[in-house]
Amino acid sequence: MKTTPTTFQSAFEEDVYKGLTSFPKYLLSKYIYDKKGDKLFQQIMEMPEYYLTNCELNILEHHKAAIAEIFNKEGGFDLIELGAGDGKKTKILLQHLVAKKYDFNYLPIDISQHVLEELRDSLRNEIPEVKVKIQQGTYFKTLENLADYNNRRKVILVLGSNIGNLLHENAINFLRNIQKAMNFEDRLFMGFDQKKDPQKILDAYNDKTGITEAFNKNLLARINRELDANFNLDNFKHWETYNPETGTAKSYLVSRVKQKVAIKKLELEVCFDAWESIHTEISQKYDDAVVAWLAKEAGLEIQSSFQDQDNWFKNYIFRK
Ligand code: AVI
Repeated sequence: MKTTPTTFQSAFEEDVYKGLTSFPKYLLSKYIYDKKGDKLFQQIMEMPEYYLTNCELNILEHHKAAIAEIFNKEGGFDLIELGAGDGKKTKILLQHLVAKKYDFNYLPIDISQHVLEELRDSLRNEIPEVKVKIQQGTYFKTLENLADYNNRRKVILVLGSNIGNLLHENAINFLRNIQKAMNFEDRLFMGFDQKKDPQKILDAYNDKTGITEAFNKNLLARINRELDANFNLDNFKHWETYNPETGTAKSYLVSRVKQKVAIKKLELEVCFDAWESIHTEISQKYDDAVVAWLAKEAGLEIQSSFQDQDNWFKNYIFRK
């Protein structure tokens, strides 16, 4: 049995230990995203039930001219994207900015050099006019470094509704860290999935094909792979809830049976009662009042917003 946290070899080990020895049990959703988890998330974004991607694509397609006009400023601007991924959505904006001959640089930030290089290469082929400067590193460190990079306006882009995977307190810290790197001229453009018919939300996080189930269970699979554990994935049920009062969707893995799981690398045996749960992820849904409150707490204000025709998803522009 581990006794002190100093014996852990990584944050992953320590967080898994903490989560599975707590009551109720939990695991942090950020650990879903290893190579396998990234692939599964790509598949989720292609699912018809996962409306978020298409909604945001529609917003960008329909409102790109108005959005670009707000971004643009005399002297040009730097478009800095946090977590650019394959850039599918961003390319809609980039195409338009290039067509309008706006003066801008595109600076995608990502932890993965590989992802950035693929994005740069695809842009060279598809929109060679874009001046791309890839920035490998963690979001805030890299943003900090860019804070005094030049005197141009910074437009910070955060697509998807990634902020929804954070509790409000952490979401405020996330926004505050961005705010600290902003000047008064700078702007933040960010996606927030909206409150809607609860069934629509449940379906998006509980698809019939089982992709989201595999995504959620990748936490256990990863513990098996990296920490030499013996979770039997079939012994757990993927379970999704949505509370329309708080706007919080929550994912769980529920133990179908009374069981013991050994995690060798942690020298830990985890006991589960039948139907005991592990909380794995939150996906917060928002309305204008909550977004305005988060922004205010972080020292930001909403300048404008763009939504799809059903008002399922919204992109907000914030200023300091
Ligand atoms: C990355 N993030 C915004 C996704 C979401 O909608 O919360 C992760 C996800 N979880 C299950 N499906 C997708």
